[in-house]
Amino acid sequence: MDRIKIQGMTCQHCVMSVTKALGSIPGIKNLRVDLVKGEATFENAQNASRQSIRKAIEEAGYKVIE
Ligand SMILES: [Cu+2]
Repeated sequence: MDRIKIQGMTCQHCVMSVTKALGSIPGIKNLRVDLVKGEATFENAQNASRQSIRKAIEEAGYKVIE
């Protein structure tokens, strides 16, 4: 499982936005976005680059901090 820390999520709508953004990346499976912890965990089955993951999050309006 990969784990990233995301800054800026404040409600379930944000969770949905991040879920959709990450879900659009090929190979991302078993995605779980946690509002309270401010993080997402997932399997990266096609080894999507950290850069593409970061870009998807930023385009959705949030920030990857770790
Ligand atoms: Cu929100």
